[in-house]
Amino acid sequence: MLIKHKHSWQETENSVTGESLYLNRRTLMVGAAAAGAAIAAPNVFAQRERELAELAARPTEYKSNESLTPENAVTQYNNFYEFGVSKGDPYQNAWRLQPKPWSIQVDGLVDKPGEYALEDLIDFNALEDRIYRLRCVEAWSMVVPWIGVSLASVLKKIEPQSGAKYVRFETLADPKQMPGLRWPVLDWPYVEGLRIDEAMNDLALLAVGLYGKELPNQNGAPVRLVVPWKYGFKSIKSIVRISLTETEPKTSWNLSAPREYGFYSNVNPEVDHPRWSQKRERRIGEFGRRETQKFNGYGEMVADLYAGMDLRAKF
Ligand SMILES: Nc1nc2c(c(=O)[nH]1)N[C@H]1C(S)=C(S)[C@@H](COP(=O)(O)O)O[C@H]1N2
Ligand SMILES: [Mo]
Repeated sequence: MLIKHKHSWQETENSVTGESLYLNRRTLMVGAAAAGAAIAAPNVFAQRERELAELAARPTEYKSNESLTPENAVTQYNNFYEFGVSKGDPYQNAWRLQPKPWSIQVDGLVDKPGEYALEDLIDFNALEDRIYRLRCVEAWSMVVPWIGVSLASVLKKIEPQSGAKYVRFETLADPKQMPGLRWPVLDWPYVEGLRIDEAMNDLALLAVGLYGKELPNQNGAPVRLVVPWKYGFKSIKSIVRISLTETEPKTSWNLSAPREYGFYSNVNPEVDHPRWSQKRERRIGEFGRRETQKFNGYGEMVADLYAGMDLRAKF
């Protein structure tokens, strides 16, 4: 796991804001998983807590000099419509979700299709810690310490064919586990997609944990996407299917309100939502507002993906 470039938002010192928060909370921020430790998926987080002191001393690749959003806000203020549309609903209702065991159907233009156990798709011995800003289209944002693997590492495993141009993701849609499915607020299952070069960008993360712990159900257990340069709704939760396609996949929010939500949905203060401005955001836990940054501040790593594209037309 090598890092080729250092960016302004990646800091290697242990002095970054948030370090003490981590230690206070007995959670960690580490580079890779404990080197050489042969840990199965269910034990990896307990293992991490035990090795707190050692792990906390290691530099991580994706840090932020911004304060972390308090853990209780990250786990209690959520959008996960399968459990209800209010921000507190997922925390209340997501105990019904059964994330273990979990399998993911892989199909479409891949050389290695099939039904994969989660542990066969995600290498739990190679987890990375990354602190990402997540900017919701509703003009609030958070800074979250995620644990996961790059989406690219999983795509390599399933071997996309040369004709594959897009990746499509699908969330579980089980009414027995997800009470929100009884309301037709979206056309279930929740679906999302990325262009393949976006999906291969190292920033795109498949997260299995946050704040040093396994992913809570309300945050998309056992595995969810985090695409920090795009509005939060692209970061699809509780993924049960990954398909490689030749054509641009339909996405839930675009289907529901095509004038308001495009396929790309890159964070862009210059392109307002038809019903509100995207120029500023409220960082959860803070007073006042801050300026929204283009690509949520990750332009250095992703702007090239959109060279020559009219981001007003391709919103
Ligand atoms: N399946 C599914 N994934 C989803 C959503 C959802 O309703 N269903 N909400 C999205 C939205 S709008 C946001 S802002 C993020 C919120 O992630 P968080 O609750 O972990 O902060 O999840 C995204 N992923
Ligand atoms: Mo969102």
